[in-house]
Amino acid sequence: MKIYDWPTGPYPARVRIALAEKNLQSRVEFVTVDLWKGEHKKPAFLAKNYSGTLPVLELEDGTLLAECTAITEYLDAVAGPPTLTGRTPLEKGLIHMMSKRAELELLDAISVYFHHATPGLGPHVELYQNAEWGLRQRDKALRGMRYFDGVLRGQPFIAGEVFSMADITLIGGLIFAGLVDVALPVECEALRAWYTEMQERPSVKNRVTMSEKAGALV
Ligand code: GTS
Repeated sequence: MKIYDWPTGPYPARVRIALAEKNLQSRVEFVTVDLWKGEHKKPAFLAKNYSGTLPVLELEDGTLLAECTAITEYLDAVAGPPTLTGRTPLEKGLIHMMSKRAELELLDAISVYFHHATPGLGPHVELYQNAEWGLRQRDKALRGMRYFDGVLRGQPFIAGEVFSMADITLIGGLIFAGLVDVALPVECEALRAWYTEMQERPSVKNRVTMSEKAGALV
């Protein structure tokens, strides 16, 4: 399998964490696509992912899978435990709901803030920016942090009692928030404690160096 990604990227982190949780790192070759040079918007990459985003998983037969959720679903199904996307119908439903919520209310909102209200990836990539929209999305992400803080006051993980794809999505959101200096509100003590614990997980801690160990094509 090949993963097209950017080693420090927050969305790529989601797939890197899933790979490590499933112990699949050694089966993957990483190919770096340079976001800062806008390689992800050039025809060669757009042919792999119409949306022009990372990461993308390419299977041995050439099949291409984009979107972190879809890639995580695939990885979860091809390897044994731990299960990241739910074992029972109810677990699956809750995990999907909370993972989507972590995207909508935090990760994607922070991404919009980055691309619209900061220089983003630079003028050759950011062809249209709307700072007001970006700032609104930053505020949405801050509200999302407060929401997830409330969730974690009542349970150990985002979708309940076990670590799942929903936690990985929220970790991606907080990685992105850290990169663009959007701080967790001080009162979000449960979210802060959970994130401190998550950062100690080997899958999260070693995600950036994973490609060096697995062998990267640059
Ligand atoms: N919905 C997509 C997914 O879940 O895979 C979003 C992917 C995404 O936005 N990826 C970022 C990207 O390609 C990668 S990173 O910023 O996290 O490194 N951004 C570039 C751009 O121009 O939007």
